[in-house]
Amino acid sequence: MPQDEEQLLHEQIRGAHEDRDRTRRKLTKRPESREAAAGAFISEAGGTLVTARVIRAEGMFFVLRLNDGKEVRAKSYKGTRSANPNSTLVAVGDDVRIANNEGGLLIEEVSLRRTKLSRRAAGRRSAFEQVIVANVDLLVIVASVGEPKLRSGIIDRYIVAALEGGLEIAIAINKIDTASPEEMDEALYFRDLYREIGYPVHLVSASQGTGIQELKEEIVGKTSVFAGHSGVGKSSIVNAILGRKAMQTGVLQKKFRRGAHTTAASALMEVPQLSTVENPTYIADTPGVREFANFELRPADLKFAFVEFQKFQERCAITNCSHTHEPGCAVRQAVEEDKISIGRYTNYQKLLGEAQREETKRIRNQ
Ligand SMILES: Nc1nc2c(ncn2[C@@H]2O[C@H](COP(=O)(O)OP(=O)(O)O)[C@@H](O)[C@H]2O)c(=O)[nH]1
Ligand SMILES: [Mg+2]
Ligand SMILES: [Zn+2]
Repeated sequence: MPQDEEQLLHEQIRGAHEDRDRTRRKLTKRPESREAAAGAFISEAGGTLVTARVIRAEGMFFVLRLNDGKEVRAKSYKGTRSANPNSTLVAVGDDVRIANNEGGLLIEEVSLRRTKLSRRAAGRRSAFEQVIVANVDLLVIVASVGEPKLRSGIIDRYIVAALEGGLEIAIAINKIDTASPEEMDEALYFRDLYREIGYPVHLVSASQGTGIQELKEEIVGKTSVFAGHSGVGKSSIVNAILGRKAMQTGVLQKKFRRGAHTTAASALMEVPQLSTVENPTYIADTPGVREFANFELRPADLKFAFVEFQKFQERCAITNCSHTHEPGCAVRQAVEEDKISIGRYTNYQKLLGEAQREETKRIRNQ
């Protein structure tokens, strides 16, 4: 790619990111303070409604943080109203309103989620949105060299999920302390590939502390969630950032795996060293997943998640080109000329096939 063209692409991508960030920040900064100004509300049951944020689940309860920083426990119930239909009722990160009842605190309302990381819940007849965590700013996609092996398939799945859910994206490639020269080459290849597309990439070693400072700079003042294949070192990175063993690491955590709950975010944790009163930093770990199925992939939307296709697709012969079989496809041409990574294109094809099958199912179920 000629230098000036490459420059332009980078600027376009950065511009798009910045626009999105700005709107999101405007929309979202500190919903608590917005609501605090409106004061407390009276619930239908007669109790006073207070706003709070869900920071973790504990058995049947949710632990919530009130505006003043105090933590309380509350339950959802039959009467809990949600602004998020056909989705997880209460997720970590949700903004809720609670009221006092004889039995304790009840969650009366769940606010519209400004962002979310969700997946398709397995084992239901129709696709159901399982929200892993709500109202976070940044998804840090964690991969590792060595064990488990670095694969771009799951990275691209998470990129699509982040773009769908309105999250910023960063990538961390962990365990570089164990990398063989070949694995290091591979890590550098992926670092350059994703950087060129427009995502920050950090090479880290949770066990040696390499790259942790860079990651801290990435997450400061935001709420971030760490996701990726089981065993890549998410919990180890979270511990390294917090400077304490907040999360269980290694094989032991497998004991706690349980059915549908396995992908819910564990907890929102404040990072005190990176927080001020005005600008707190929160992080959430996610427990191990072997598979990550995207929720509601739309075939027509998918190509926009592969942002590097964009500058080529206007030259496709067909307006609504899916970049698979159409004659005169400029995206496929670019793949052949090595201007688009074959790996990314293969992941696109795979996700598109999945999206098309999902859509067929949806239409059949209507
Ligand atoms: N060599 C090496 N091992 C690591 C590193 N980070 C994590 N591990 C190990 O990888 C295994 C899985 O880590 P864990 O944090 O539990 O992964 P998670 O499933 O993604 O949360 C554990 O045995 C960790 O000790 C690292 O940077 N280098
Ligand atoms: Mg873990
Ligand atoms: Zn095309």
